[in-house]
Parts: sequence; structure tokens; C-alpha cells
Amino acid sequence: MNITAAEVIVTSPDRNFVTLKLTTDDGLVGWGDGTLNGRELSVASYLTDHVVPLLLGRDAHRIEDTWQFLYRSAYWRRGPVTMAAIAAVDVALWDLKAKAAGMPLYQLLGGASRNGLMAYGHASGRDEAELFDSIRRHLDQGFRSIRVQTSVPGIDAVYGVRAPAGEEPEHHYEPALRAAQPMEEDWDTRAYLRHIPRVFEAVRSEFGPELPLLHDVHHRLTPIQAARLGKDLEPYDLFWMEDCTPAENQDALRLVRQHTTTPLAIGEVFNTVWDYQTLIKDQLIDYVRSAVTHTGGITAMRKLLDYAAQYQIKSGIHGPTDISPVGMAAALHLDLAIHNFGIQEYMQHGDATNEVFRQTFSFENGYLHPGHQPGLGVELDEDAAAKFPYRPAYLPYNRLKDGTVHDW
Ligand code: KDG
Ligand code: MG
Repeated sequence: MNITAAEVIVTSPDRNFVTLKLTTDDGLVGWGDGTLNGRELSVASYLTDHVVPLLLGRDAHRIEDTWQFLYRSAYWRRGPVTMAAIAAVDVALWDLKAKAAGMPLYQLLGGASRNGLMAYGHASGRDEAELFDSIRRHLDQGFRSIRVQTSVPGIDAVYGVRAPAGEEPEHHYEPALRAAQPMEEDWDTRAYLRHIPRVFEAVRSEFGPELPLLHDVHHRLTPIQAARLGKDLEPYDLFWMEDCTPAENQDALRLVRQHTTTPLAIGEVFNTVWDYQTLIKDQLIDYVRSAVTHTGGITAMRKLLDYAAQYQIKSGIHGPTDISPVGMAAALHLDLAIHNFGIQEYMQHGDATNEVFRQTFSFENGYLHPGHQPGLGVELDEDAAAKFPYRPAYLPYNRLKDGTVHDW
């Protein structure tokens, strides 16, 4: 099964996606996701200019060898662009192998370890009434675990708060706004730390003790501030507190951990197992948040999650809408096969994205399933993709009241 063609497709239905298409001499087609939100064309170039020429004529069955070859022959290691490009190749190869075997990918990864994948949705509101409505809407859609984000008095624009249903399409709050410059948002740590525990107190008293609740701090706190928030949230029994502090310095999480029993999730901006070495070995976290798309694909994620399993650390694979349906499907097959599955993030894509990416995965009663089609179960419709050309889009960034740039 040799690779005869490799092509990078950049399309922008609701947002930009970078997709790798591999074709083999058996006539099979495999798809990989290389989308890196806000920096999409760098991965497209890495693939087109540097990787595609190396793939032509290679045996598509040799997944591990191709992974090692791309990782080591580049000489320059790690980094989001490289690892997203390797992920695109790796996932496309797994798609091909599973199609060649006539099996859904999870069968090649060891078969199903469960019947479905508990998914969490994103509820948010500018005030309590909007937040409660959003939670109810998500419960009506079938979600049984909910991420809670709200506006904060004293902050004009906060991460993760979408306009209520009816005012804008659900997917429209997306942070990668189609602007020529990154949007500026503002941040006030003291206002945030005062407000968030009150929000969770209100949500718990309205929705009861059972509903799993999650919260994303989005890298904004110092370790001691994160420790305080974790302690303040303990009465509300969170499923996890995500990205409470930036973790280039992995030891930062040690301080948070010493102060709170609120479970910690981290890793959506990481791209290799090395970013987790201390975090996992010293049991400083509870959930691994990497995306298959940003962490070298199925091959690398499987190894990372197996390492985490030795320490009773579970998966919480990144699944916002900047992961394409191809990347989502890869996550779902892996989730189904591994033993240490925790939860899967699920933000539904918009209609235009679903028109470009034909999917077979399902969401019922709070559980996702990748479906039973051979391969990933997602096919890109190239005619539909061509209707949505690339448009530059940046993620927002933050400034403090005095004008200092802050983590977003
Ligand atoms: O591209 C950035 C988004 O993927 C990120 O902001 C989403 O934090 C996120 C999440 O938890 O889904
Ligand atoms: Mg996050």
C-alpha cells in the first residue's frame, strides 16, 4: 500500500481547517487534521513544502517508522507546527490502515473498552440567568457534563462566553475571529477570583450535586492564585479545573497541588510527552488535555496516555471546534480503545463545517461514539471545501488595566 499522492487542503467553512489527503496505489484515501488555530498556514507550508515530497512512494502501512522518520529527520524537535504536521500524517495513515483492514480504527487500537464516551459541552452566560438557560439548553441536547464559563463584573470580554441562542449562531462566539488583527480583551485577576466561586455556588444550588461541572481558567493565574481558586471551589465538587496556570514550568503545578483537592486538567497547548514528564511522574495533574491533532497523532497520544495510565491519570482530549471533524474522530477512536478514558470535550461544529466533513460519529444521551465505518468515519467533500477559501483569523489576546499584555 504505497502513497501515490499527498495533498494539503485548506478550507474555511465556519473557521479555517488544514486537512491532509493521502492516496495509495490501492485507491484508498486517508485524512489527517493539521489545524493550528490562528497559525494555520504554517502547518500547511510545513506539510506541502517539507513533508509531502517525503511521503510519495512510502509504504502507508509503516506508521511507527514514518512517525520516527518525520520526527527525527527534521532534526528540530517538538513545537506546535511540527507536531501538528506529524499528527496530520499519522492520523491519515491510521485512517488508511483501518480502511485497508475494513475496520473502524478503534478495532486496530485494541477494540472498544466501553460503549460510549461521556462528553462535556460548553455552557456560558453573561449573567446568571443566561448561564442557567445555557446549562438547561445543553441538558436538553443530551449533555450530562457541563463546562461553566461566565462574564465577570469588572472585565469587559472574558474567554469562553458566547452570545445567547438566537442572538448569534452557537459556533459564532469562537475565539478565532476573522479579523486582520488579534482582538484585544481585558483581564482582572482579583475580580475573577471573587466572582467564580459565587457562580459555582449558584449553579450547584440550582442544578444539584450530581451534575459534573468543569471550568477552564485558560492559563490566567499564578500558581498561588490558582491554589486559592482550587480551594475556594472545593465545596462545589468540580470534575476539573483546567489550565489554572501556564505550565511551561511544570513544577508550578506542584504548589497548586499541595493546596487543593480540586482535580487538575492541563495540556491543550502542549505537543509532546516531554511537556508532561514531571506532571505525570509526580502526579501533579489528573487529566491530560492534549489534542490528537497537536500532539503528533494517534501514535504519540497512545504512548502519552499509556504513560499517564501508570499513574491513574486519565484522558480529557481537547475537542473545541478548532479541531476538525477528522481530528475529533481520531480522538473518539482513541478514547474508545484506551482503558484510562476520562471525558471528551465536545463543541458541535456548524452546518458549513458538517457540509465539508461528512461524519459518522454520533452523540446520544450524553455519549459520543465514533461509529462503525472502516477507518476514521470522516470524509472530506472537496467540492464543498472549495466553496470556503482560507480567511486570515487570529485568536484574541489580553491586556491588564494598566496595558500590560497578559496570558490569554
Ligand atoms: O484555539 C484555542 C482554543 O482551542 C481554546 O481556547 C479552547 O481552551 C479551549 C478549550 O478548552 O476548549
Ligand atoms: Mg481549554
